[in-house]
Amino acid sequence: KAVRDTLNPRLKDKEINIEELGMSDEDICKIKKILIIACGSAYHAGITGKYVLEGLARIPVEVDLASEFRYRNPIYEPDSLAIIISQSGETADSLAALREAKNHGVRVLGIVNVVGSSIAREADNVMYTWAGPEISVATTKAYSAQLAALYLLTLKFAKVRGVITQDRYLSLQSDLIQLPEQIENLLGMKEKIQRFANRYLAADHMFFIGRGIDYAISLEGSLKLKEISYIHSEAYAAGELKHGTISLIEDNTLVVALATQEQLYPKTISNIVEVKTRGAFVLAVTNFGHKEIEKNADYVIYIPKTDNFFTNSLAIVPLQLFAYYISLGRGLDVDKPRNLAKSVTV
Ligand code: F1P
Repeated sequence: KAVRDTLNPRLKDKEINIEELGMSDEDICKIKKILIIACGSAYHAGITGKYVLEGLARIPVEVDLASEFRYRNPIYEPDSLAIIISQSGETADSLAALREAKNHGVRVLGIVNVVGSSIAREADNVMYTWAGPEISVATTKAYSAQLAALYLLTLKFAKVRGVITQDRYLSLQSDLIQLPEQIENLLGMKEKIQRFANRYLAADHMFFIGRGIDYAISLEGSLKLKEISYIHSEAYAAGELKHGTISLIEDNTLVVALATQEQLYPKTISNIVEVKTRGAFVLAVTNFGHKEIEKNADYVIYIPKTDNFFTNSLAIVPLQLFAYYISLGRGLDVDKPRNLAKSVTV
């Protein structure tokens, strides 16, 4: 529902309308660089945003943690656009980063869930995610809505800047429209995921690996698990494994391998083989119909077909469910993890 409510009002008559952007086509064409700044899950949405905005709209993007950005004295270039992503709109570091960017004359767009929050008030323009109130501390639906907002923005920018063909634009749009229903269908696999999660309630640590967009989703899958189950986990860009993490793989260590990008399959498969040789149990999250993944992984979860740029919206669902059922199985309070606050205002 969060994704549908974020997409639908802006998708009318085959056009993407983001009036609240407050930018003319000329303004959009002038953007030389985008700075995405956020914390936690919102930061992970921003990393996906970088892949999508650079890949489709061909605008250079830097993604920063707000807590780093505000102190690192960045070089501001003219015609930059800063995008601050925040569910609560009250996160202190994100708000400070917003002020910092504005003080240097950078236009700021907020992607915010809470209407009238500080970030929404202080940004030059606000694109709301319509995810409704977040009751649970760990962000889930707002994260999915943030991805949807970033996809809309990307398609709008790509179209206005004339960097994609009309056919490609229409095909991306039609994939976008299908996402809410596909997400709903994925929720139907919850029993299967619960059964799988129950095998790992006593795990000490786990790993999430992926390349490109799959790396971005690995980061969020790993964070959700840590936040609500207190099992240590790490997300690794699959190609980086051999530079460190591989030494931590032992017999039966669970490695969740994200493999949704067809052009990267051979590489990801070779990483799956590497960790399996060291005893790992591999759960793959992939698209339908790829026998090679099936042959090499120990357990496979399939996501429905969508454009390569949108797979994170689908792949996150089994990962969130997995973290949820691990937390539940360990008898924890899923909605109120220890030591975590809904909005970090200091
Ligand atoms: C950022 C965030 C959340 C996380 C937790 C603490 O909040 O890191 O992603 O789930 O609630 O804060 P926000 O700026 O998106 O409100």
